[in-house]
Amino acid sequence: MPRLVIVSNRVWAPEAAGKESAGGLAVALRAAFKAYEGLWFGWSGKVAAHAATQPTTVEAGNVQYVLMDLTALDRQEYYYGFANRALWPTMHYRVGLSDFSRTDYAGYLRVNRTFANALANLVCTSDLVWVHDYHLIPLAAELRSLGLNNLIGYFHHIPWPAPEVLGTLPGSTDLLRAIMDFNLVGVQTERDADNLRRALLQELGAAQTRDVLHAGIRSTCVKAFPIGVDTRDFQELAARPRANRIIRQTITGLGSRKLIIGVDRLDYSKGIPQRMEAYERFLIENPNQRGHVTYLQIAPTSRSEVPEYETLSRVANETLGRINGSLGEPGWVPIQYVTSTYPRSLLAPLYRLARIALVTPMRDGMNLVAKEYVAAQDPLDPGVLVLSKFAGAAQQLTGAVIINPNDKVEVAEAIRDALQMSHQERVTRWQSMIEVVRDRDVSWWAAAFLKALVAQQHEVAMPAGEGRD
Ligand code: ADQ
Repeated sequence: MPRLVIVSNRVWAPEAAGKESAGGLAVALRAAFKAYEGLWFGWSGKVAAHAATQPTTVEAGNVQYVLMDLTALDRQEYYYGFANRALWPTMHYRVGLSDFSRTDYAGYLRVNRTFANALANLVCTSDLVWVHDYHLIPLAAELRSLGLNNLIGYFHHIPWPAPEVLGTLPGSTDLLRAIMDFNLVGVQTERDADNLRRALLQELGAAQTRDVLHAGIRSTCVKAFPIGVDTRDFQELAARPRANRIIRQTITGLGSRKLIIGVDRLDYSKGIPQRMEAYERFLIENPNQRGHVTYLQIAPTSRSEVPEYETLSRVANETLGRINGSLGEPGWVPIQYVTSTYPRSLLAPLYRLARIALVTPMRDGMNLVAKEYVAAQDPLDPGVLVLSKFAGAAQQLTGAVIINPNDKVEVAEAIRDALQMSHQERVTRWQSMIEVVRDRDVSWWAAAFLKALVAQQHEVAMPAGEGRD
């Protein structure tokens, strides 16, 4: 069995896990280590005065956590700058928000090179290397230039946009060239795979044989591997007998009111202010429902140093204040809004208690909250998932009420219909969704990707000793 080397922007070493709730990605990557021994390499999350060339290492169980610090300049240019102010908006079709700067792009390339230099010393010839997400697209190219011939896979967690959209970003052709240095590229949906393959064909003049793209001496396989959640864990956490009572006490004045829930990082891709406005519209159109529902929006702050996120936070607070001020009544607040991070043991019963989950991103690679919500439902009395057609999850969860988040009237009507939905219809819809969520859970995802990566040994093996051209 080869060793597994995972590389991601952030590493969730065990010592940090107690301090911050492990999000979906941390859980997913830990699932990969269930079957492999290995090493997890990436940014510690810390900023140091000087550029680190040597990482620090923490051993725990069968995994070695290898952590690099960044300088303040690295974090600004690589992380906040190119990754989150240029790549993230472009990949989410928000070209107008994308702010490209050559300095940031140079910082992005520099940090990838620094990571590759540190990592190359730690990788053995037979290791499988699995790189995660848009922060690290150039990493395989950097590793190849240092002479590494290992199988290197990449999983892209966010949407891969249409070639016309990606093409608006300066440097995007270089990123496509860098993609060719991975043996396997995994994306969330067939739509993403199709977009990436078209870009490689059009921009690099690649040739295609089934899923494999060839450009010069390099070949890469592009395939969809929809990420899943730890379904069994969510089911068990949600069904704990005391959980429901604790949650009812947690939410102010919930009583017999029906709970509508939204759980998202505070990110403009998640459509939080638009969702609040759709809920406002629902309350205006259905005055008899006022006082009978409570919408709880959990939205932990993220990337607050990026100006667009500051603006979003302000807009969300203004929208919230306006709606609660104009529609609230003594003893009833239409929207409860919290920005804390919650442990999964609390999130799971919250999902179960909610009659409706509003998962209405403007664009999302997959959206794990949609799957967590399905996993947490009571099979005898499940709630209704209202899901954006622009979330990758909509490709699989066809039993959801699928909406276009740009249409507030449609979302308002979906909320009304979900509240009125018959027990029979709720059960039928949920049964179709839980089947997918159970069969395609996070362990399936990790195993499927790694199996396909190993299979590339035979498909697209690079000639021994061949570096990057
Ligand atoms: P995210 O954009 O972070 O992920 P999502 O898939 O919904 O979005 O995952 C968020 C995770 O954070 C979920 O596991 C959720 O439970 C957790 N979370 C959210 N709010 C929380 C809170 N207040 N407290 C505790 N936990 C909270 C990116 C892509 C997605 C893709 C994932 C995984 O943008 O499209 O689905 O990676 O590939």
